[in-house]
Amino acid sequence: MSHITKSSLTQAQLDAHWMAYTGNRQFKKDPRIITSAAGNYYTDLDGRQIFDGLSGLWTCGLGHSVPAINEAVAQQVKTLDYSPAFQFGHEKSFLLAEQITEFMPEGLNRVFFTGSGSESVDTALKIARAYWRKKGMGTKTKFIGRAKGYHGAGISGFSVGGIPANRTLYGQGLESYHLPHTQVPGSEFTKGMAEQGKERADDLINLITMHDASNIAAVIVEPMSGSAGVIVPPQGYLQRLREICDQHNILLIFDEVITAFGRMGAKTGAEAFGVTPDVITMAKQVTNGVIPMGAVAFKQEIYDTFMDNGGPDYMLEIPHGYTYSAHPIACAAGLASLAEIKKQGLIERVKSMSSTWENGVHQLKGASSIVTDIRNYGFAAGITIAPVDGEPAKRPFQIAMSMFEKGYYVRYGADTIQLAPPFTTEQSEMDSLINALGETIKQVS
Ligand code: PXG
Ligand code: PLP
Repeated sequence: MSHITKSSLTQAQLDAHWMAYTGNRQFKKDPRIITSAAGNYYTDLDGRQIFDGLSGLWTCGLGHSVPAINEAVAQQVKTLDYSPAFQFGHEKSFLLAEQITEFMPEGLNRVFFTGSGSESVDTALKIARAYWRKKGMGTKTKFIGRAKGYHGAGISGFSVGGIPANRTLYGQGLESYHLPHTQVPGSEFTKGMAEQGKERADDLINLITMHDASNIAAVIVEPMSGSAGVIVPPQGYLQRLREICDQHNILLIFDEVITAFGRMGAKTGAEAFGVTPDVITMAKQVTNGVIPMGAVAFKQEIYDTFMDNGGPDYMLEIPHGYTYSAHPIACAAGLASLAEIKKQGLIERVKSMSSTWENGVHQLKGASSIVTDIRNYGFAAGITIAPVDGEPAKRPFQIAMSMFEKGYYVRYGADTIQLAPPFTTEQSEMDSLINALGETIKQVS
């Protein structure tokens, strides 16, 4: 099928790397090798330009090879390549923590650094349990996630996550229960937030009745589910979750690994949807994907609970952290990325162009009857494709491969095509992406 130049990699070299979330057998028969990236495009072995329709893995909103980030990383490698994360510090981590709090809702002003989104989720969940224990409520240990949620690949993340395929192989996880997702029948092809579906938050009351709030540490949801194919919260839904958590003394965690730093046309999903959680997890866009890094922002009272109950001041307040927490090179990349987002006015740009994006992606409804739903918010969209031969993942795979041949990288998960172009995308690039996708959907119909 491929016209793509074969790489010089041997079969043994291809086999040595067990690739992440990849169909290894198919890939190694017909490898799709990227050789470089700049701006909104990758280059492959043939020298073809490929538009980055998912900003990497929702990581590179600024596009690729951003001079200011490259320069900051290069300088940092030469100056301080690593410094121990435990008991010593370097100045950039404090500067970056303060920068991050500028993007967070008011009150979430204490930042813990991690190496990825999965580690951020682990951190948020561990600290939620420890927080209740410090307050004398050590029975509050269970977690509530949501169907279709994605919270990373760790044991804690798959436990609270709700994408069935990510769970079935792995046996028992943490004790977690799940709210229903919010893709309500009748709201297909809604632009932005649906009017129906808010009542699905009330299922939290049923879970609390079943398990008792005295046993529940936290509710964790993505304000907008990314991996499940861009599931936008219904109007009033997150507000209702917030109310119920407040009434029952349960922490509310927003997993903003995808939604923080501009994707929603706002600083965070919390800002976009007008609800402030107690904890926000983030990663990806914080360094524009250039160096792995994650972080968790906590409301001050959580931090203070540990400081005020920490014993003598030479003792650790919390035995938790990673070798790469606040890695100096990641901090340098983070400072440069956040400065560029502000300097280029990219959050405002996404906000002002999101209706153009919305109208564009919803035109795909007319491409074919196999398009059964389209959802969007900010610079993100999910397009559901009807299954063929009882294989929901087959057509999305065919569409993504055909798009790659045409010079567009798009991602697919289960029955859905995901789009999340860079914040720097021009309208002409949006148009050509959407046209190519419409044509491709017709071809596989
Ligand atoms: N939480 C959320 C909400 C995420 O989207 C993670 C946690 C885990 O982050 P790390 O850095 O550990 O991968 C994520 C990651 C997709 C896709 O297809 C999404 C993610 C990763 C890979 C693919 O949408 N999100
Ligand atoms: N496993 C071993 C044997 C280790 O020594 C460490 C860290 O020192 C880890 C795992 C955790 O690694 P990280 O801190 O990079 O998450």
